[in-house]
Amino acid sequence: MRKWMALLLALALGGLAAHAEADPTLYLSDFSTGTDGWYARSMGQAVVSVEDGALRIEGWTNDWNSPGRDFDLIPGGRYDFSVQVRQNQADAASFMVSVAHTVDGAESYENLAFAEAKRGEWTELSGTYVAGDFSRFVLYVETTGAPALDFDIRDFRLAAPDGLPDPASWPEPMAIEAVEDLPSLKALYADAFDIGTCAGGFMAMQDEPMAFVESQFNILTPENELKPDAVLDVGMSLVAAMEDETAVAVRFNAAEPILNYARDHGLKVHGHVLVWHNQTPDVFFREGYRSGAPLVSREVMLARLENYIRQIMEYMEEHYPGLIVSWDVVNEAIDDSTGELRDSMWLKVVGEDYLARAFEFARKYAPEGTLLYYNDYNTAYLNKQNGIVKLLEALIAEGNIDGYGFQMHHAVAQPSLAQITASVERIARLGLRLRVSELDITVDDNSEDSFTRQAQLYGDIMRLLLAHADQFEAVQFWGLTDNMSWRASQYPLLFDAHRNPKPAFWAVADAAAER
Ligand code: 9MR
Repeated sequence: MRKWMALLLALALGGLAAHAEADPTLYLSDFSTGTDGWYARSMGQAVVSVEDGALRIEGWTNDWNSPGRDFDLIPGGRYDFSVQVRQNQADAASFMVSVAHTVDGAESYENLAFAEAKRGEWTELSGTYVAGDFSRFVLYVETTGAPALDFDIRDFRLAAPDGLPDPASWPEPMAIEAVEDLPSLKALYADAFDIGTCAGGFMAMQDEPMAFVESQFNILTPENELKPDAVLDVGMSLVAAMEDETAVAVRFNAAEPILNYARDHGLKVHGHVLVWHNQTPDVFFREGYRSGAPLVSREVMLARLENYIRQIMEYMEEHYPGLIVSWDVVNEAIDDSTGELRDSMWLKVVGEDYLARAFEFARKYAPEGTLLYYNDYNTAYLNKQNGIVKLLEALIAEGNIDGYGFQMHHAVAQPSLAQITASVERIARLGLRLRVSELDITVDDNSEDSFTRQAQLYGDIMRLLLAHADQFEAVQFWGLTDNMSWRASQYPLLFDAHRNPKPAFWAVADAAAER
C-alpha cells in the first residue's frame, strides 16, 4: 500500500485507534435492527436475514456464498476476533472464519479459525489476524466440507488489544519491477533437482497463473486438494458402512483441475497427504462415520486405512498413470515440544504403529518407483529433530520409507542458517532420499532491507541444498505469490502479488547460475 493511502486510512481510523487504548473492542455486531453491513459473498441463491439478534444465511450453494462484511483494517495491525455460529441441520458441521483480501484488484484468501458446531449449539470460533498489505478486507464465516446448510451467526467481535500501528512510522515499501523474459528456475536447476510450488484447485482453473507456474516449475503439490478432508467422501462412506464398517468412499473432484493441468502440461505431481492429524474428518475414526458415535476398533481402522490408500492409488493409476511421482505418506506426526509421537486420533485408535502400517499399505498399492516420504516441519530445532530422527530410524528398519520431506516454513529471524545446515546434514546421514516440500521464509514488512535479508537466506538455503543435490529429489515453494500464501501478511515467497520477482527470486536463480 502506498504511504499516502496508508495516511488517509490512518486519518479515517484515527478515532478508532485512539479508542482502542481504552477499550480494545473495535466492532461488535448488532443484528437487532438489520444486517449491520453483512452480506452473502458472491451470493448465488443465498439470502441473509436477521432474527433474535442473529444473522441467518439460507439457500447458499458454495461455501464462499457466506456471510461477510468489509472491515477497514490497518496493514500490520494485530486483530483478535470471535464469533458464535449455530446450525440445526447436521449432527455436526465444520466452520471457519476467513479473510478475503484484495490488492490492485487481485483477491486472495486466508483461513483464520476453525471449529465443529454440533446441532443446535452456539459454538465460538476465535483467533488472531495480522492484517497484510491489502487495500480491502472482508472477514467472513463459512462452512467447510459440509453440504449446504442454513446457519446463524451472532456476536462477531473485532478487537485490537495491542492498539494499532501508526502507518506514518512504516518503512518505505520496496518497489518491485516487472521483468520480461525472466530466467526459468526449472531450467537453472534442471541438473540438480525438480523445482516446484504448491497450487490450489482454484488457481489450476485459471490459465494465466498456471502458464506462469509452468514457465518456472516442473513439479506441483496440490495445496489442500489431496488431504483427507478433500478426499474422504463422508456421505458415501456413511452409506457404505451400513453394509461394511471397513468400507471407505473417496472422491477427487477437488484435485482434478490440478491433476489435469499437470498431466496435460507435462508437470510432475507430489501427493500430499495420505495420513495426517489435521484436515481429517473426525468421523473417519467413528462407527458408521457418525458424529459422536464410539471410536472404531484398531482392526476396523487399519482396514479403513488400507482401503483408503488402496483406492487412492487405484484411482491415480487408472486416471493419471505415472503422474504422481511421490507421496507424503504421513505428515507431522512428531510433537514439537516432546519429540514423541503427537497425540492424535491415529495414535489413539490404531496405536504407535499407525505410521509403519501406513507406509506398508502405501508400498503395497503405489506403483513401483513411487517415492514414499515422511514429511514434517521445525526439523532445525533439536527436540523435534531428535524425535524425527528416532522415527525415521524405526521406519527405515521396517523397510518401506524412501525419503524425508523438510517443510522449511521459516522466518528470516529463525531458525539460523547454522541450525538449518546441521539438521540437513544430520538427516542426510540417514541415507534417505530428501526433498524440501514447503519452503517459505517470512519477513516483518516489505521494505528493501527485509527483502534483502530474506533473499540472502533463500540464497544460502539453496546453496546448502545444491551441495546435497545427489540426495535431494525436489525443492518446492509453498505458494506462488506473496498474496496467495497461507502467511500472506508476511511476504514469504519469491514473487509479489503481481508475479514480479522479488530479490528472493534473484537469489534463488543466482544460487543455481553461479555454480
Ligand atoms: O497452505 C495450506 C492452507 O491453505 C490450509 O488452510 C492449511 C490448513 O491446515 O494447510 C496449509 O498447508 C499446510 C500443509 O498442508 C502442511 N504443512 C503446513 C502447511 C501450512 O499450514
